[in-house]
Amino acid sequence: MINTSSARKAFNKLKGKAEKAVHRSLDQHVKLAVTGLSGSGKTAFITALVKHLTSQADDKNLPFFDVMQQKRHIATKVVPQQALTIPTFSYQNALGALLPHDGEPMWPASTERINTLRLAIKYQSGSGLRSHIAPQSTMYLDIIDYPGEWLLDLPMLEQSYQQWCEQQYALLVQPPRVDKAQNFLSALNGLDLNAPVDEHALSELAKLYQSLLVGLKKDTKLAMLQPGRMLMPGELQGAPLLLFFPVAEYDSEVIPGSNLAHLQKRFNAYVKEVVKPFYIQHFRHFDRQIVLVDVLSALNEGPETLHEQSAVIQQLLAHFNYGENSFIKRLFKPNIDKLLFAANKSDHISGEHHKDLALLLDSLVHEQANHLKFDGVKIETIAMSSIAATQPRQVTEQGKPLNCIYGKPLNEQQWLTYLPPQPPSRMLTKTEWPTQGFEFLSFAPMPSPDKQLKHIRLDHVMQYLLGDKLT
Ligand SMILES: Nc1nc2c(ncn2[C@@H]2O[C@H](COP(=O)(O)OP(=O)(O)OP(=O)(O)O)[C@@H](O)[C@H]2O)c(=O)[nH]1
Ligand SMILES: [Mg+2]
Repeated sequence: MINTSSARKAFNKLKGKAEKAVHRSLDQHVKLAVTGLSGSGKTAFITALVKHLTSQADDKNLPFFDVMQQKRHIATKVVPQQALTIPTFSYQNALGALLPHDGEPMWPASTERINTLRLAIKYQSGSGLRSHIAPQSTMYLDIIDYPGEWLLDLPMLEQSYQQWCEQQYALLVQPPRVDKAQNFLSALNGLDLNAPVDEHALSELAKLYQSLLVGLKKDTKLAMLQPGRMLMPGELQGAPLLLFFPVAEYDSEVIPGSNLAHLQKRFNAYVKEVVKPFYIQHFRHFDRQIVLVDVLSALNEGPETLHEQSAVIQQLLAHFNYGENSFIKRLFKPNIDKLLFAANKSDHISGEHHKDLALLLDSLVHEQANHLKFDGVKIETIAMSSIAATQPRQVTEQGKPLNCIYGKPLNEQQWLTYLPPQPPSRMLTKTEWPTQGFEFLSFAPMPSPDKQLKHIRLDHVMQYLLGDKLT
């Protein structure tokens, strides 16, 4: 006789197993590339993303993120990462700085080492095949954070020492670098490249070059500053591998054992042992990409910085894999099929000018974006703010309404209602540039008694980058 209850049990067990298997196969893995030069807001973006998904995940906070709007998001949590040799992104530290228990809120510190984080986003499947076979699904989202300076080295992958010198030395002898480079350039003049190696002289020159790079970063925010580890050495602090610098153009033979031979050796070792492994381990196999750009700070610095930022970003993009991410292709090689250019910190200007900011960024990346679009990559440009540090305020002056912003300027004590300048909506020529230049203020994060972060269009960003994966 058939025991119906044990048959039912067995059937249920089987059904459970089958559901689990379907679940597993429908789980999604997405690796998001958060790209941006130092200070563009990568760490703040990741912190805001995690905070909104783990504890502000609703349709009020994220109305343009479909999974929230349709109330299909179940819960998101940080789960153990896969890469066991990389430190974990210290979300609690970053959040603790922005939302302290007591004291003034502060921005998270600049990143000194690579770190990573994995989120598991559990959601109710919407319409379509997925909802029939697996009503609940999980998407695993992997993100890495790293010092923006390290990104600057990627173009070195394709250069020889000689080519690198040609490019970098040419930059050093022109404005805006030449004035600040005098100490280094005159010391370099005294170095005989063909003489037998003088370790002491090379390391003194490398120190001068390093302080030149640090000064240029601080005073001009220029973007093409290489090698990046001289600015943020991480675990390479003091390593001889870092003791190299560009020299004037040369086309002579490199004499073995000479100063020049030594510089060339160190450059090659740097590219092979530092840049390449970083690129291979962390900068491949992305699915989606956001490129954060601090357009307003670049405008503050002037046309050279803005031009250089645009050139560096376009050059960097050459090092990611793009292409349509079809299921079949994915089995072999994931590719970035959606890319978002984000003009970050748009809370530093009034809402009516966000469009200008997005258009300006669009004009800065247009050329490379065009190539990628041709290859089937979807691209958008947006003005956003991961963490809004100001509030909009309307002020009436002589009967005219003015769209101001209210906040506490960085490193100041007084709160301010301020009318920010309007950014240009395209790249200006040198003659079009305003004589006094631009001056956009930076702001400290807002105190938040309810421990909530505010954003501008972070929900649009999430929808664009992740929305279609959460259907
Ligand atoms: N108003 C505003 N300021 C921001 C925002 N994100 C970043 N900032 C400002 O930009 C600075 C740099 O932000 P980070 O997130 O540390 O930038 P990063 O890209 O991680 O920089 P590195 O770690 O040096 O590569 C912060 O200290 C803030 O002053 C934002 O969403 N709004
Ligand atoms: Mg950072």
